[in-house]
Formats: sequence, structure tokens, C-alpha cells
Amino acid sequence: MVSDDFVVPALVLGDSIQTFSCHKTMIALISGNVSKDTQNALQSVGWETRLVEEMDCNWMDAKVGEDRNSGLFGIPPRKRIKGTHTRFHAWTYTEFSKIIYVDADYILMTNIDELFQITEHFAAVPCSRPGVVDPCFNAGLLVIKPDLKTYQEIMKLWRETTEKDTCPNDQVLLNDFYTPGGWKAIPYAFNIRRFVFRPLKSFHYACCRPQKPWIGECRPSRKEARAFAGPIITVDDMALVFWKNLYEVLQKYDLEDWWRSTSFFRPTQEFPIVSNYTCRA
Ligand SMILES: [Mn+2]
Repeated sequence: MVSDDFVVPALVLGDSIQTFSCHKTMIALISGNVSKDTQNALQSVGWETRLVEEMDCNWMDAKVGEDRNSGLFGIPPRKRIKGTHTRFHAWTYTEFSKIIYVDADYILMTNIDELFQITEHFAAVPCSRPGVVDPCFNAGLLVIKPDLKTYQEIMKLWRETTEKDTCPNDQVLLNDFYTPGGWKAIPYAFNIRRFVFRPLKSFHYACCRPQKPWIGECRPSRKEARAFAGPIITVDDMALVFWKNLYEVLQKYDLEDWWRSTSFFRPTQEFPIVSNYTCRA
């Protein structure tokens, strides 16, 4: 996390890990821009916060001493997502034999501890749904064997690619590093995006369907969210699941006062007299 924006999904994620996993070591990588209040909120659901250097294409451009947006594969500055490469720090945590890295916008729907049993050094979930041939993996869930040499090689490839042309985003870079044949593909159920798939072991609120619930214009009232008991048919139902979980988290970890002090709190939507949750298709 490189700002306070992703604290909301990180709380829901943390609670889902506490609920389903037998492994309770949860580390949130945070940059110096994350406020103390946000850190406290993260810690209250069980995250250990580790302060790390924020890394992204702007960071690398500064290192090579030039702006590489204009390269053949250049990403316009507005399209660059801040802090994306910060996840690379996970490779340096060699005190662990295995790490499951997940984005903050990911939640568990069941236990996924079996991923710790993977013997390969690196595993991920294909970019596209089963049946679509797409030789790429999504970087939102990565099973990593931490290794300093690998970390240095990834950083070297990043720098060289940037110097040659332009800064690749983190997912493109990792695909370049591990492809072909360098990654173990794990089932789609471990990183489901954009549609509802079974088994629903997890869900990743990746760009853009459904819209990331915590930044969307609409949200269900607390009453509506609490009343939702399934079934999960569409991605809109997954947005409802998100809110149901978040409202529960605020109670369970005593975060209500914190929530009300943030810009995320929208009383007219959360406690409406008449329901105005019209976002569901
Ligand atoms: Mn994501």
C-alpha cells in the first residue's frame, strides 16, 4: 500500500485470512505515505505492517535518470498505477520458506493454505479464464519462494528493459521474467476476476467489473448488506459480499470510530431512510 486508499479492501482481506487460514502471519507492505491511523486499523485486524520503499515506474525512471514514458511500449503518466512494483520486496523476505502474495483488493472465500505446499519456486494464475489461451499470468496472487538472487535478477531485468525502451508494469515484467516455462500455473479458482466462477475460492476486485466497491458511487446500506445471504450469481453480488464483510469488520475489530473519521464514511448511503442502492444490474 502506497496510500490510504487501499486500507478498506486490506481490512476485508485481512479478516478473510483470519477467518479461513491456519497461517496467521500476515504482512502488509506499506510506504511512508500511509498514515498512522491507517496503520493502526491494519494492525487491529492482524496485519503486521512493514515500512518499505515504494517502487513503480516513476521510481525506476528517476533511477535511470530519464523519463521513459515515450518508449515504444510507453504507458502515459496518467495510466501509471502508483507503487505497483512495491510487491517485489516480498522476494527479499527469506525468513519465510514460502509466501503467498496477494493484492489488497483480493479476498478469500475459503481456505487456500494448500498453496503453501507448492514445491515450485513460483506459481500464479493465468490471465484469462479457463478455455482462453493466453500465455500470461495475473500478478494479483503469486506464490513465491523468497530468494535474494531472484530478487536481484528481477530488478536487473526491470532496469535493463527500462533503459532499452520503457518501464514495464510489474505484471508485464514478471511475465517476461518467468515466461516461458518458468512458472507453475495454478487453478483459476485462486484468482477469479470479472465474473463469477466455481469453485469460488477467492475473488479479486481487479479492474473493472465490478467497479472496486470502496470507490464506487453506490454502496448498499448496512441493513441491505447484512440481509444478503446469497446465492452469489453475478459480480454485483460480489460487491455486496464485500460490503457485508466490511460492515462486519468495523464491528468485529472495533473500527467504527476510525471509519467515521475517514473520507470513506457515507452516512446517507449506509443509513438511508429509503434504500438507494441501485447499482445492481
Ligand atoms: Mn489487484
